[in-house]
Amino acid sequence: MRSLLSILGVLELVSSATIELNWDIGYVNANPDGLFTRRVIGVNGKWPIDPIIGSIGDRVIVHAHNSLDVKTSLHGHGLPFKNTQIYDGAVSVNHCGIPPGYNYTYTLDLPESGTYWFHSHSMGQYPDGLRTPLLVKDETEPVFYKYSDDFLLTLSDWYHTPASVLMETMIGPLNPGGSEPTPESGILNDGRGGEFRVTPGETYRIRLINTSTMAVWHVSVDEHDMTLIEVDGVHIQPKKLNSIELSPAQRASFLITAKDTADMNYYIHAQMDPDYFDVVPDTLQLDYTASLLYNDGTTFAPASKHSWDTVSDLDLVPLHELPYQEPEETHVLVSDIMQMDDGSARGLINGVTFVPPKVPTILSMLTTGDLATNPEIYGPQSNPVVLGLNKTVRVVIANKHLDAHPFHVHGHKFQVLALDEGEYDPSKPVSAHLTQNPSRRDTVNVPGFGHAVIQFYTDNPGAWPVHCHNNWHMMFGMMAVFIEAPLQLQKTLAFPFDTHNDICGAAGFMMSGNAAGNEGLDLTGAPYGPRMIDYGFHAKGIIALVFCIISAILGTASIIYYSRALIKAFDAQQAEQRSLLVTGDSDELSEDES
Ligand SMILES: *[C@@H]1O[C@H](CO)[C@@H](O)[C@H](O)[C@H]1NC(C)=O
Ligand SMILES: *[C@@H]1O[C@H](CO)[C@@H](O)[C@H](O)[C@H]1NC(C)=O
Ligand SMILES: *[C@@H]1O[C@H](CO)[C@@H](O)[C@H](O)[C@H]1NC(C)=O
Ligand SMILES: [Cu+2]
Repeated sequence: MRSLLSILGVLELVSSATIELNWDIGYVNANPDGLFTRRVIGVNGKWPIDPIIGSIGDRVIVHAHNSLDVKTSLHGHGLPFKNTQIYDGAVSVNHCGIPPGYNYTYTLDLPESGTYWFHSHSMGQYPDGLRTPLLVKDETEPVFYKYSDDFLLTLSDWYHTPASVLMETMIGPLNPGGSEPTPESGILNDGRGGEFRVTPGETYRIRLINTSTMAVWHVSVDEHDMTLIEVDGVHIQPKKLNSIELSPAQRASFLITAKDTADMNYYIHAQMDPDYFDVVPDTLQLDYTASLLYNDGTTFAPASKHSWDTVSDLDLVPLHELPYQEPEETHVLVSDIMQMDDGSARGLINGVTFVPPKVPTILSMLTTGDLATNPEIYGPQSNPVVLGLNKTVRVVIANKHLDAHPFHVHGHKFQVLALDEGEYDPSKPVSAHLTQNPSRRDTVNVPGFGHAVIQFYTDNPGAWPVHCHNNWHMMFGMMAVFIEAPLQLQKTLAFPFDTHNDICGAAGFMMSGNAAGNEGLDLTGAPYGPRMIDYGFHAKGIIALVFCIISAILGTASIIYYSRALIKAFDAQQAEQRSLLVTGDSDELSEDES
């Protein structure tokens, strides 16, 4: 056995294996909630899809064949993809997608232990079932934490209608406020699963993964303490809780210790939080149970009443310490949802809704030479944020909408330095308790009308999406892209890579040039719109200001000045737009945010 744990930052790889999987991705029928049989996306004729389980240091190779009638692509959520950027799989950013009938082989390196998942990153296919847990085990962890078994519980909301159909309604003319569809039910382990056999006195690890499209879950266990030990693949100082909220913590592991006697069995309760739905129909069941089975011949203890604990991300202390650094670059992402000039509701970052460029962003980075550091070449709808190499980068996410947004960054686990309701005050210093070893994760739930301040170190050149993980919000454009160290990427990533050659053309992408597939700064033909409704207010000036902020490397004083000016300008503009929008019967803007 290794003497030191990788979770403490000391990695001694004893062996590494290659796990090879053949995935034929196709439609199958399933009825996981027992209410309705529908078409879902499965693998090798089966759904749910078998979890992928590897050990730290392993490499997983997935030979995928697309038997669907639409394009697909797969993303290993939370993995760093260092030097394997193109396998991140985000379509239009670092991938073209696999066209119907085509094959593509993904390489997933597993350098860090923890709880991850592998899911489609194409056109909202994960709500239709194309997703599975990806667990990276470390043989020293059961010894360190003294657990005798490792259980898995996935939590998901479930829709009876395909995501593509729901999406059309959502951005349709009858939904200017962008209300999200409410799911028909919830499922545990992609069905009515979750029976865990326990032995008196033993300790167990239970891994939770929120594979929901939008639901926030609360998990509690009758008459057992829960000790949180991992969030998003980051091991933390153990924290005792009554319940775990799985919205900011998209993945979490907790320990429970079984009682000394086997007189009773106990329920694990998983509840969807109704506050996050725009509409809660009477038919929607919010409470579900899994079980701790001590003894087949006995009954269940009556359900006890639980309070819903919430822990701020700021109070989760990583076991592997990474000290705080002063930022060398600061960028501001203002997120919102608004009705656009074509009548559709869209998610916005800095006033722009994401629309895929004609050339996947990583290919533009690789084929435009020195121009790759100029954000303009990535197109007017891509929300590019160019980052330098080896820099501590701070990103302020300012949420101007009442909905909370779980923001996820590809390619990095980030430190969380502020997370609160209300406006960000750039003159306020980072809290003292965060200047030593701030919490880290890969997804942060930014509260409605609130803000988050995150930081990471740019040691992973590539094109990394930063987007809201509410699938509906991501699909309607709440996404930006970090263009990390483009010139370094050109030096280290060989191009062209054969793997994309066969698929890109067939998938409808060009393979070189700027976002329009042209050379230089000629963006004729690049995707453009839908745009914010121009009421004559100085929208263009604000966009120019945004670009000026993201392209410049700013000193602290100007960061404070500019971020404040930017946020204020957005506020004024959006207040104006709202007042103009809320006329006559269109009260949706306020209704959808209950
Ligand atoms: C594509 O994958 C399928 C299914 O795994 C396999 O049978 C077929 O030979 C592959 N085709 C090519 C061209 O590699
Ligand atoms: C960036 O950091 C890496 C790893 O620490 C180092 O090898 C490299 O020389 C650095 N490059 C620059 C330009 O600072
Ligand atoms: C997890 O929870 C959040 C709620 O904050 C939800 O919006 C998100 O889409 C969920 N699922 C995933 C896979 O992120
Ligand atoms: Cu969102």
